[in-house]
Amino acid sequence: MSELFNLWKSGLQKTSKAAFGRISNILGATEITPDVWDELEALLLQSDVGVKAAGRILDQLKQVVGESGLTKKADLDVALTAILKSMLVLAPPDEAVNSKPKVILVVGVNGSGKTTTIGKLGSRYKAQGSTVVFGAADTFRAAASEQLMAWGARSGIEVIRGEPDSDAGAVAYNTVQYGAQKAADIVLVDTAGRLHTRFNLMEELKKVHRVLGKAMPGAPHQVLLVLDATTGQNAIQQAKVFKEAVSVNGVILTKLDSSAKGGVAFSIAEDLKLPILFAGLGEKAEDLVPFEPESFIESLLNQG
Ligand SMILES: Nc1nc2c(ncn2[C@@H]2O[C@H](COP(=O)(O)OP(=O)(O)O)[C@@H](O)[C@H]2O)c(=O)[nH]1
Ligand SMILES: [Mg+2]
Repeated sequence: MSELFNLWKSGLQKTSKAAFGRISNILGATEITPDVWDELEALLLQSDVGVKAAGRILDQLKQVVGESGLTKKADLDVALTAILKSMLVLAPPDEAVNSKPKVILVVGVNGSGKTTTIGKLGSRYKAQGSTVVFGAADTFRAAASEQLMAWGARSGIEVIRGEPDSDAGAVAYNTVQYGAQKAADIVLVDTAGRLHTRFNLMEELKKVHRVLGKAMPGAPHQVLLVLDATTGQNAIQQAKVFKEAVSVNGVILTKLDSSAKGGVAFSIAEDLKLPILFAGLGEKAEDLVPFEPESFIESLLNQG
């Protein structure tokens, strides 16, 4: 097994143990009775797949079983794997933007893993040979810019920041200007996840979004929403609020390694219609990996 697949497998252990790994056992019964369907639905809901996605998975599997009369466990496993995979394969956001720098705005609630994810993404892009600049536009917490500075120092990435409590828009603007001046390839802008009210937070995000466009026409080229997998279905509720405020292009699903609710990935596809671009499988830089539906699903299903 490859090192990367091992990372997926150990990262998804909790979600698999909580539910998915048991699906195979219940499908192993000689006959699929109504009880089996109920049990399957319960297992899916237990790992936060969400009502809508769970319903779709069951409907599709019932259809396959009805049409082809599948009863063998191995065949059912294959059918289920195909259904799950088809649900997670969503078109990635348009990457045709040939902008230099490419400006990426990162949003999400406090503690979801934004700053950490930016640090990891920066180190990944840097390793690929890109020049990266970080913008510490979470001016709400002093510790946030220090945390980003630490990631920057580790990978040799410059960080633009402002005084504590200074204007987030100004920091965002300066970061893009600096990135353009340095002919950087990628600018990653961190944001606050908590202000005094949700209304204020969303207004600030809209402003940062607007200001980025003023600093550089077309920016931000991507808005990434960071969601914490341990919060399960709550993450979906948060995501809807962010989606309303700014045009989110894709999701980064963090902390899969500490979550038993990784099934939320299906809800992100079904309820939010957003592609998952990266997965957080641990705290180290190399634990952020491009999301692979195949590895994700195999890791979920194939461990007892
Ligand atoms: N286990 C694990 N921890 C993570 C992951 N991503 C972030 N974290 C941790 O989550 C906590 C909050 O992250 P932070 O980046 O400060 O969140 P922010 O408030 O959204 O910027 C930190 O302790 C991170 O180390 C992940 O994929 N796996
Ligand atoms: Mg932060």
